[in-house]
Amino acid sequence: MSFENIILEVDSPIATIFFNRPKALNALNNALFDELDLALDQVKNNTDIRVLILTGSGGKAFVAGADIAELVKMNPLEGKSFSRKGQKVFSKIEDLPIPAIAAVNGFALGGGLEAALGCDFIYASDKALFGLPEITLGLIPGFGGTQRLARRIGVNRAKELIFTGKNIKAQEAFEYGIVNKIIEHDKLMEEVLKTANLIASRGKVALRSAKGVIQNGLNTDIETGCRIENDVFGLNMSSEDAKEGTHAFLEKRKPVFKGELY
Ligand code: CO8
Repeated sequence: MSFENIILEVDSPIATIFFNRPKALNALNNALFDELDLALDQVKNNTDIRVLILTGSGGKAFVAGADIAELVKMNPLEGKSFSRKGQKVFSKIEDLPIPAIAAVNGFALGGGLEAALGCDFIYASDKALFGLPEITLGLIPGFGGTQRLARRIGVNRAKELIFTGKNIKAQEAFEYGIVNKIIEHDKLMEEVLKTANLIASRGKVALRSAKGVIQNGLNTDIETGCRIENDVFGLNMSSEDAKEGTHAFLEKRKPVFKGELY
């Protein structure tokens, strides 16, 4: 299926999804969420894909938020359902069995920051701008931002950003722990691809295990999290990749991971 509001490029082992409404700075509308939902299913079902990158078309924005022109026409129930749709789609990114990297190439405001927070980590262009400005519109974040930002950077800073609605530049977002790395604007995708390819070269089974354990463990207390780690550690050891990786080390050769899933 071809999409209108996003672009899905697959160059295995990497897939890239571009938010593609550049005239509206890639603002998120209902149609875009429907397409993104389908694209994520395609990514999930293609076992050749090992890393997903999300970025924005047009060079100016990652995503400038929910589409305010569409939002303004919604009644409260429609707004609630739109919020839930966005939450579910961003949770789907978080729940993918492969890592997802946000390549933030410009504005990541409101729903844009919430989309990036659904990814496992964020690399940003030095021109990127981050914020949850919903409060300036008389709204609150509704695509998981109140929850994910606090979990990612701590409740104090999350509250400050959400209550003030102020936008912060890439450097401050890096200091806050929102962004892992800041990259010169024109080199962003090159650097993101380097990291994506490095990740893709690792054992797929172990990647899936690690992501699942971190994600599921974070939603619980530390003891339960350790138990989840313990179970998955055992299961992961039954994979061909685990045998290959450990034997390759002892035989002083590079491992060849087949990536078969258990
Ligand atoms: N929605 C719709 N259109 C947008 C949006 C948006 N979020 N952002 C920009 N656009 C459009 C502009 O209207 C403009 O369109 P046109 O050319 O037709 O006038 C075009 O994109 C270019 O924008 P600007 O001319 O404003 O470009 P600037 O470079 O001057 O400014 C900014 C860029 C600073 C990003 C500015 O556009 C802006 O402030 N945008 C809005 C940012 C914002 O407030 N985002 C949060 C939105 S609310 C949200 O995300 C809620 C999420 C949870 C919802 C839960 C469901 C109910």
